[in-house]
Amino acid sequence: MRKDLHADAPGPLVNCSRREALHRLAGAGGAVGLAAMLPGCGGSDDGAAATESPQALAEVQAEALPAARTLHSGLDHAWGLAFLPDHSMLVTERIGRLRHVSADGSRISTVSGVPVGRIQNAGHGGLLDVAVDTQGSDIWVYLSYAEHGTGDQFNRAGTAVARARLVGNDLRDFHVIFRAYPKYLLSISKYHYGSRLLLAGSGKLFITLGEGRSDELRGQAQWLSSHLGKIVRINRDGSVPADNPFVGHEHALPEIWTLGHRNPQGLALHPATGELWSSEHGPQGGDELNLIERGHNYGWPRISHGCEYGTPVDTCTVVGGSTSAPGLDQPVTHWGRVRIAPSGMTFCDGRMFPEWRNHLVIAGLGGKELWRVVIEGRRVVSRTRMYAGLGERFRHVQQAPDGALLLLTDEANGRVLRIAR
Ligand SMILES: [Ca+2]
Repeated sequence: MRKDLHADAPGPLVNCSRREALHRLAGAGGAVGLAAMLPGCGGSDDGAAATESPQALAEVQAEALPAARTLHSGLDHAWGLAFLPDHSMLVTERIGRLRHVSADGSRISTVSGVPVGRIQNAGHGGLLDVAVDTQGSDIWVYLSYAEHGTGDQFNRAGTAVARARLVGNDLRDFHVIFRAYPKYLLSISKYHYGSRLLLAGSGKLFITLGEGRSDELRGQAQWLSSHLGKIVRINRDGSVPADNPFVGHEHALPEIWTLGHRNPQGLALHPATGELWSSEHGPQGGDELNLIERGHNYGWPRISHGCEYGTPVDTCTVVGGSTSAPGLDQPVTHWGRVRIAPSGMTFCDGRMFPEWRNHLVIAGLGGKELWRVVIEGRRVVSRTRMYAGLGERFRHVQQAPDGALLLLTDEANGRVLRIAR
């Protein structure tokens, strides 16, 4: 029962002969390391975005990949990961546990002080992302989670973000710094809490927020009076930066940075340009990678590159009826009718993998693969599938302090994998 609810983009996978052919090609090599880039397939408007070179994206690549080894196993649907100053890590489990894993993975303990009773653990809900901010001798931990309402809101839930000081293995001074408005009825939806956290060097905290997924809710992605379907930007203490784009606008929530998102779960800063990039789940197909710019509207649900659940992906009309409209940003790349269900992501800075310097890697849930995306300016010039042979849903990927990549699998017996050479 619960298994179905884990799918961030439920619905049948695209039946695409080219995709199958490339899978067979990868399988014929017998190695995880064979990778193939898959352009969109099956529909008339499912190829690369206009800014891309279809020729470059159509290349099939094969390469020997660094080994992916288990650093720690036995995690229950791990969702977020952040490093502490000693290079050990905090890992969230959706059931409401915050785990402390040693740098070599040999030791694990549970951090106390997480308000498990306030966490709505069903559907996509639960304890979600974690970020760490060191201020002098203080270590501040930021947590996002789906929060139960109280009082007359008891039958609702919504994304909340709290912070606390980490002292030993305890959280102290825990307090909520952001609550997405409105909380929505659990009878309508338990999905699309978004929830990726990114603490920028400026001290500003970015939070991705989903739009609730149901037909009744998703239109709010276009409302400035709702946090649903937004990326928001706040200060460390939860206050609103004066230079946010909608500060002072009548009826606008001042935390909003960008709007028109469906369910963004990946967020990363480009190490060279400082640009903010985000991955976003489409419905059936239409998974997106967006360059996030202050005040921009990314279109959902007025435009999209994906289909309604239950409609034929090869012949459907896209959600919103069109893939573009004036004033609405196009994704820098999208995956057409192929479902990858992108979640966490990170840029490689090249310290361990020089050949991947400034490449973006994205964890794929539905596709059970890691994608490596090469970006030049505002263009994506190649996308490569990696590690599909492991057959596990990948929730998140982060670069470790030594440059290795750490990968979280979204499984009942989930793992932290370390990709290193
Ligand atoms: Ca979009």
